[in-house]
Amino acid sequence: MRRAGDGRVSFPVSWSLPTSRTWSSLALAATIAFSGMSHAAAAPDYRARLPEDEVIYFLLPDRFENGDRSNDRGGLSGDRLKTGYDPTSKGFFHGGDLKGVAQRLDYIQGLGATAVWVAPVFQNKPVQGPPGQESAGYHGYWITDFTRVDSHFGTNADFKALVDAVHARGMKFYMDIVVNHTADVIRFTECRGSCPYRSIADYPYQRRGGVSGAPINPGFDGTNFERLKDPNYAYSVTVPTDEKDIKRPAWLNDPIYYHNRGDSTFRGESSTMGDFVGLDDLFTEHPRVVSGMIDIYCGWITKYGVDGFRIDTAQHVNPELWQKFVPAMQACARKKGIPHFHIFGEVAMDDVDPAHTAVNTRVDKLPSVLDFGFLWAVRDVVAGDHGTDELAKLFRSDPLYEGGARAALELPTFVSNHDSPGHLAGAIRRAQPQAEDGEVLKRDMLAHAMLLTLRGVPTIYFGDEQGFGGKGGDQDARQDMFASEVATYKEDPLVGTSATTAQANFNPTHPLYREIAALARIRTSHRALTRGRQLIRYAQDKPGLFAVSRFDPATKREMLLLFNTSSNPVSQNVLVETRSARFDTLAGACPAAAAAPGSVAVELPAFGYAVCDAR
Ligand SMILES: [Ca+2]
Ligand SMILES: [Ca+2]
Ligand SMILES: [Ca+2]
Repeated sequence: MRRAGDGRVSFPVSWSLPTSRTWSSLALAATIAFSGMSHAAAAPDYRARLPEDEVIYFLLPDRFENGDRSNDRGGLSGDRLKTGYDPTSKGFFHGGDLKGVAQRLDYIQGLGATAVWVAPVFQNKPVQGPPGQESAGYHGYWITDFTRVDSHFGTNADFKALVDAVHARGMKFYMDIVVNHTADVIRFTECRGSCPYRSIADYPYQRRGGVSGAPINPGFDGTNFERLKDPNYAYSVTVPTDEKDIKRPAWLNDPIYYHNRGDSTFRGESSTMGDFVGLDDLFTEHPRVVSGMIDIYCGWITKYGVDGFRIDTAQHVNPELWQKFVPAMQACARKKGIPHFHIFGEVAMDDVDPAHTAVNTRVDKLPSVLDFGFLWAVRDVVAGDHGTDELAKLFRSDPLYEGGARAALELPTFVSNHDSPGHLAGAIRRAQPQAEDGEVLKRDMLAHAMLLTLRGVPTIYFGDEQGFGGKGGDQDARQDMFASEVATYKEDPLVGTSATTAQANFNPTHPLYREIAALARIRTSHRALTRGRQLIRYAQDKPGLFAVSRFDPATKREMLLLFNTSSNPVSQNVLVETRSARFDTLAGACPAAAAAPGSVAVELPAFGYAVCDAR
């Protein structure tokens, strides 16, 4: 779920590595992957890998594969407003589940992914929203029971089976967790639907309903929570009778553990204390909430041995919570024998502003954050007409992160997601309405080449590899991989294929799937690309060449990365290390040798790229 950086709100209704000399055997491995054979026998020691060694595949289980028809309605009966199930509507459950994900692991691993990030699996409130505007918790961000898998997705046993199957392949499993809020259960009697934010200054804790109200919570100063007994300082708090006991663990049913100040405007104090469009915002300063959340999520690590957490709405929680929560999760993981547990927060932005995301690593002490700056910079240069220096500027800011440029290696990077940015192909189509399908495909591949070779942890959003586009907006970015019944999904032309979402799209011969698979294997077989320092060689203030070198941390060998964002060919000399005399082509077409010590003559076609291994 995300907040827009400028206040605009979009609501989501939201490996050790072989050297390059073993490339031919990796190509063989890729061939085996495409044939759909099981990989369990070849599982490497996934626990030894660092976060930056992974290629992540992010999916929403409801929209991926339906492995069990019997759970489509979540064990509920009645119409869609009761069960949440309506496969014809983009805002309701479609039937996908955890067994479905387990059935498609060959497909995911064949793409070159080494880790899977699955959207929240916890039990959600099936349907919420004012009359006429209801939608379902198919996305997983409206949790009522933090201890149990949503009945639409299967059982906790299905979850264990999936995590074990992922691990048996030498892959990692990342959970998507929410600490900021629960489902919308708490109501305020003074308002219906939209409830404006009521600030602490206007509605102090020690008065009921405003500064001139009756004294309550005597002596509460914002820290001594034993004195906070009455939640009715800003609004009169109510919970519908039939929902008084629906949250788990049971302590979550007490309204005293929520801010109860109305809807966030995503500005000032309300950014951390306001409700995310009605979702009950937890009082994350409260020690009971801190210990409760630590117990919940340490429980999932201990029971299932998952390898990391993506943290939803991380910037809408006070930094002090993360300063306690993060070390607790890391300690819990170490105790379970997971030395490199990855934690990355969602700090959503609508522009390239690395200072904004870096603060959450500096102040909140989040080990990592999703790299929204990368998303927008790549889109600006590949879909739009910005100069390639926008990418250079982004990477120049890497030392801002806690731990410096080294820490930037662990930022999950992405070019598409499940919120309003949506699929890259849709963004390219909207930015380049005149472009033919072939050009959209080239731009899309170029962006994925950047994603899979530059610093950060490449995170592929499911459907991108099948050319999914979409109209923009979160629900439009969550197309089914199995045969869809949503009319507006089916009318979207996919890139690089004549297929539509009317039939299942698990096609390993799609040109994007094949290119991503090839690039992912180049990445994971070269430490320069997973762990290597990055040096910008060339950028300019208009579309054209972007040239970057990365260096194997042990051998210091140079890997030259070349991208052409322009619709014209590029031909120019590029600075390299004087010792980099010859180049092996890993992707695209590389110069075979330096023209002179320290200089290579680069030739790239329109929207072309190359990965060149120096020796
Ligand atoms: Ca199902
Ligand atoms: Ca609420
Ligand atoms: Ca909050």
